[in-house]
Amino acid sequence: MSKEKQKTGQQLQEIENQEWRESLDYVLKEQGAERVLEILRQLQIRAQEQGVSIPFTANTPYINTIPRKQQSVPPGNREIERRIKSIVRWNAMAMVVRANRESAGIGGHISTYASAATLWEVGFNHFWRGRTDDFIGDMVYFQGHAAPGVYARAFLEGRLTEQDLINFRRELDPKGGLSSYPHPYLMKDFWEFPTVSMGLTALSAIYQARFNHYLVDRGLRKSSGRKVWAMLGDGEMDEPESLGAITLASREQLDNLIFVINCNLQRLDGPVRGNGKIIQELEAAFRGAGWNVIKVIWSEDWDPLLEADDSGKLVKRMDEVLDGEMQRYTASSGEYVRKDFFGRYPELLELVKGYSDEQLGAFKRGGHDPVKVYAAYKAAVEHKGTPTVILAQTIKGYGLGETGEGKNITHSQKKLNEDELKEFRTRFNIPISDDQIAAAPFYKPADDSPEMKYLKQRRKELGGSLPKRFSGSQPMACQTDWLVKEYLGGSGERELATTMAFVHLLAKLLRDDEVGKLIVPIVPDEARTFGMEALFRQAGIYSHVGQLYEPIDKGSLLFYNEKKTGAILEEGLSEAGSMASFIAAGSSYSTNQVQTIPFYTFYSMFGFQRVGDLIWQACDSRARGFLIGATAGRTTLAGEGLQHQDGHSHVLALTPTKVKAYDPAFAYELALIVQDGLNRMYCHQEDLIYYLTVTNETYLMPAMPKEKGVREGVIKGLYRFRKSGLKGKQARIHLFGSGAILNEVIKAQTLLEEDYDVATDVWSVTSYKELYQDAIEVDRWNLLNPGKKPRKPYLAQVLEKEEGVFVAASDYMKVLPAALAKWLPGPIHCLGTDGFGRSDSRERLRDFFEVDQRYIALAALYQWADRDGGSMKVVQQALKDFDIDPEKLNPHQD
Ligand SMILES: Cc1ncc(C[n+]2csc(CCOP(=O)(O)OP(=O)(O)O)c2C)c(N)n1
Ligand SMILES: [Mg+2]
Repeated sequence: MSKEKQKTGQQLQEIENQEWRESLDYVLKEQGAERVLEILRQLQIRAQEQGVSIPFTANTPYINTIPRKQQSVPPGNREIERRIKSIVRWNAMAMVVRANRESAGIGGHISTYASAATLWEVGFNHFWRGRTDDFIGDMVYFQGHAAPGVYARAFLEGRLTEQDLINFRRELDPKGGLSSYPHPYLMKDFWEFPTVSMGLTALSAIYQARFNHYLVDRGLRKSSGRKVWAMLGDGEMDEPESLGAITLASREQLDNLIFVINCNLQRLDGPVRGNGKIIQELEAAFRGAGWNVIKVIWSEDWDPLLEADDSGKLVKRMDEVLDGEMQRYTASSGEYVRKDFFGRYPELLELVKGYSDEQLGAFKRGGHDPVKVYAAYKAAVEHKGTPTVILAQTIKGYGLGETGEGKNITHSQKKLNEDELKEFRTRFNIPISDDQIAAAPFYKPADDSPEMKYLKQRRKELGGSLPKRFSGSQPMACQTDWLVKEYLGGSGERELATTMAFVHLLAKLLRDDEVGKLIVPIVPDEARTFGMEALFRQAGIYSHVGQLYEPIDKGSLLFYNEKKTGAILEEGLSEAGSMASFIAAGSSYSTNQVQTIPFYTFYSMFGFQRVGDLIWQACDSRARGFLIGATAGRTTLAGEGLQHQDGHSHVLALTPTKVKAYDPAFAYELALIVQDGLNRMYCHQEDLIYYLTVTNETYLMPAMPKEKGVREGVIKGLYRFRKSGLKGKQARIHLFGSGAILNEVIKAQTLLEEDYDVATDVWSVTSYKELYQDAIEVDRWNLLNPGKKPRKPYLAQVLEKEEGVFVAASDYMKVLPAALAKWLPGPIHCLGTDGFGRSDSRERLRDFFEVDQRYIALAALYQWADRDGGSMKVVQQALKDFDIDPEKLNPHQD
């Protein structure tokens, strides 16, 4: 085809395109959007019938979702708001710069808040409502490393002093300081939600919004219209947890939830999607998941161009430009933008011919335009039926000019020199003179200035300052003896597992008139494994829409009973989601003023190991509740093998200090521990989490021994369960046992006494962690109080009069008892289950891991021979008696 002909072909196509567009405009004008959609549907069907395959796209064009014509107009004074924003920007920047001058390497981030400032200020001035007597307030999750922006605003609002800002990231300063990131644990009256572990915010916010519905559906709170806002980063969305629960949010119709994703197109190292478009990628994911997606890509500057874009080339160019290129335009001149962006098509050059290079270079992104942002927020809060995500395009390091704007290094930039400070000051018009500028002083206008009056008035009208964390809900009664009484007498002839005892106790709590309604059982698709299905009927499985189908097992007693007032959060296969629910329920005493009591029951292997960071976050959130690690114990969970058998969660549970960790053996221990947890967390209002491992091995549950101190010992971690049965002899051997392994220890006692005639005492260790924490605290006190009468750890007090040797056996790693060696009156040998699990029977597993009665007795005889006058000959004989092969596989290595 000749060039000439090709050209006419193209021209004809152009004319055709133009005609179709004009027809659409006409229909839209005359008959409205519905009619346009109908015609498009008809055309789609027609094309498909004729064999034109239509590629799937979940995307809309790369333009703002809300066209100018449909934008709501922001109320208020735009100019004053701009000035306030500039001052907050300045102070946020100055606090990082000054902190790093004071102490190089102290860290902090300037460029993240710089990109988010408009997104946040529109929220602060118009949308985010504080808590008042009449309204519970909105919940706002602030992007963690943009915290300086929140501090800088709190400074203007008079909530923080200049000294506080000076001490940003220097919390240990005698004058106090501000924590690097949002940590309720460290600033308990200020931050509500910890957010800086990337990925957990989106997840937590979704489950929080769902929990807010749950409280209303269960009649624990009145519907209030409160919203949950999650302010997120675009890089952060790469964390699997960020997108992992978005279908739950739409399924649950969480129109109380709004995500605002600050798409500055960059993360720490460089572009989020240099070769693609993060906004389009996220749009497709969220639209696919059923969310309402609002894109805020371009500022008002672009509106006239878009409206004059008759050729459609501008939208085409916007669609094809890569994020990597957009980032480059940030740092380029207007001349370059004209050439590279608009120059791609002659129609575009024509379109912008009336604009100077300077004007083109200054065209803003949507996320920096308060009018566009306001319109998006307004539409989001008014939207019904699904959650909303706002995808706002911004520039990372906005306002940092040559030094940082859009540069790949900008995330880590913490210092500005004098010239850079001057430039920043001038750009944002901060009244600081040249001779003061070097010190980067904070700036606060006078109290009677229009800015301060406006800012305070806005917050007053919106219900006061935010973020603000509240504490103090109605404490529960401490009198809980009714709960434990029946477990103290043992199970008689009936064999029970600790899991069964726990479920029994939970059912009892749920039935109670006082606390029953506050109990929140949480389970990730394992209720049947734990024998919890009886609770389905009793408490119901929570479902916002009730049960719309007749369950297949309706006729059975334990049918799958979904209902709107159901108490159980059956989270399906999501341990991370379940933990997010745990946090929402566990911190509800503060966030909702309703003290709910979560019992999250899970496969113990998939607890601390799988969702350790969320447990850490739960502590940071000051959440309270019970974590129940079921099917626990490396050798007690038979058959399941390597990736199911947990022999180390108690080691991991050592890490968060606010977690109390127990490995109870018997029903009365379990009941007393739960009682203690209820008292301390819900009556005395202590911010603790109780972790209990329970197992599925059934055995007779004994009655609680009558001796003094047993109750206390159960809670403090150790008590004598059974004294030696040998008349007139004092025990030379002391066996420590925990969880299901305590039974092996008891059998070993019989072996040692009957076959070897060595007096042996059995001790139940319910918590190595409790004993350890108490001991190190006492050690510390003694160290800091030389010359005073030394204190004794509980462990040493209880064992004060004991002599001989010690052997500890548990279903967990040996390091747990080994950590106590220093405070014991005699040597200890530790048996435990270091290594990878195997699928086999309990008996074989306990032989393999060397924690059965034979190994316990052998270790005791060895210790006794080695350190306390026993004989090695006896040990050699025992090895034979017990049929133990010294060459057997080493479970720690094989
Ligand atoms: C789980 C986790 N990994 C790493 C980090 C360190 N980190 C903090 S911010 C950040 C980059 C975030 O990029 P983005 O979400 O796009 O935020 P922006 O600063 O661009 O707004 C990284 C890697 C973290 N806080 N959490
Ligand atoms: Mg980013």
